[in-house]
Amino acid sequence: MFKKVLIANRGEIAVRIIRACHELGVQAVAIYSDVDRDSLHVRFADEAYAVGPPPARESYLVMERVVETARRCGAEAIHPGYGFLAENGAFADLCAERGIVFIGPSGDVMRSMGDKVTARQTMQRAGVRIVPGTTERLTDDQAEAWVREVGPPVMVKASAGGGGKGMRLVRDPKQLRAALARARGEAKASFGDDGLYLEKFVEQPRHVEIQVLADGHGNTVHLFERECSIQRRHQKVIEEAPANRMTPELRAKMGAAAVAAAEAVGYRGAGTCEFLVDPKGEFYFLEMNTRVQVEHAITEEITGVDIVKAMIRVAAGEPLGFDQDALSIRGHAIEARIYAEDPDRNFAPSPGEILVYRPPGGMGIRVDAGVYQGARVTVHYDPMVAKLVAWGQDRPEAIDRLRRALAEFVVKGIKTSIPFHQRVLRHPRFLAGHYDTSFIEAHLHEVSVEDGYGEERRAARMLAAVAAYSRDKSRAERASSATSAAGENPWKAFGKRAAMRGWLR
Ligand code: MV4
Repeated sequence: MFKKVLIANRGEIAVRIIRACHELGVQAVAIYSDVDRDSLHVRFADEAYAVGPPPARESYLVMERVVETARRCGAEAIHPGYGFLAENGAFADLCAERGIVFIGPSGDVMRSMGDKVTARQTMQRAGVRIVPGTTERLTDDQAEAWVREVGPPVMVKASAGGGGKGMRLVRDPKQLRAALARARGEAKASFGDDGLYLEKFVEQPRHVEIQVLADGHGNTVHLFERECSIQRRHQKVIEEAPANRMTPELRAKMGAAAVAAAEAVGYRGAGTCEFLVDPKGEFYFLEMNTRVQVEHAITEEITGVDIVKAMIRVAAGEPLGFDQDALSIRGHAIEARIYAEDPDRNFAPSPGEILVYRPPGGMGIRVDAGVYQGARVTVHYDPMVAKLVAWGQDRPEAIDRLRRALAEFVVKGIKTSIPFHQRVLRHPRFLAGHYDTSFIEAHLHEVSVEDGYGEERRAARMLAAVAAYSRDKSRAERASSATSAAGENPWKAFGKRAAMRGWLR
């Protein structure tokens, strides 16, 4: 096992990885930008080094500085988390060049999945069903010919894209040329690569993904599925495991497809195969994410497998230590991503100081947060401040727990998506598990006034809320005057080491 691992990330995922390191007896090294000096991940780490100014391009994304920080502090490995450098093949290559273990697959594997046309060819050869469409980059004329042949509707997608970037739906063939031109321009500008391919449009799809784990000893397993159809503008909002309307047969088939996909590219580490599932239950490979994902925690909850520790172990050369037969699903888990966004203002970012922070707890509740009371949320990074995960014996119990925990969760000073989650969690379609990727746009674009409570109970609830609000407000005022009187962050009181910070700059 490694003695020391550098975490090339921030926020909740950096904290999550540090926890895994500590359980493994590994020292954890944080890096931080100038606005993250007092961040939670820095407080949790054994050492921390400044890597530059707030914009990620000038700090967390500076490959040379990140890898040199690891080398100089004696870390044998780097965990990239998600986002930032996590799916950057050049960074994995650079780590290998400098004798640092990149905790994830090789640069070559990342590139083979990162290019969607290459990935589709590879999956087709491996016998994994892809969304019907082309497996070559197309000229506009070829695209036109293909649409004439198979008919609309089609999706125009960027080969270098993913996650919805550079994607266009074409229902009317007359609009194909314009869609191609737009998609090409967008792809060129975003990825420096204007390669496009086409897929048949899958109507009313659900987004179901399979978690895989592979070691360097020829063992690849899947950890079942997650349903991530509750998304807003390609940003996931709520995820659950297992998925709705799943059968043991479909689960086994999708699991086998994901394992075949991973084996086809010689995958090592944790990865996720995304599939579209149509209303008939047919599934199609979309793409593979070659990183740990935000929503990994719900899979951990239903399988008992610590995915982040497994990633570190297999990167250190250890075998997985369990096979597919040892894995089973226990209960149900649901995750609500808490964003620093104002759901009443079209989800506008809501930066600021967290004046009151009182996370929920109790049975079946897990909060993976990157913030604390007194922390500042800036506009520089992803607005997700915490993940709230509820586990239950079954789906209704997980929903009840999540609702109960959302009601307990107090965050003041910034707006959060908590009220939005509460609306999703009482929507009949959500409760029935009858939803696809159009759910939010189709059912939650307007603020609902009906909350299912009678007039009296509504009045009582309002009075209680007003009283709680005024108590919290005075608490917030006291908290903020206390911290500003001290002139610093409350965490400073704990006086954790600051010794080696900042020696690179
Ligand atoms: C599709 C599709 C329908 N048909 N491809 C969006 C993100 C990217 N990973 C793929 N996406 C889609 N690809 C075909 N051929 C519908 C979507 C899609 C979607 C997928 C997953 C989750 C949410 C979504 C929301 C809108 C569209």
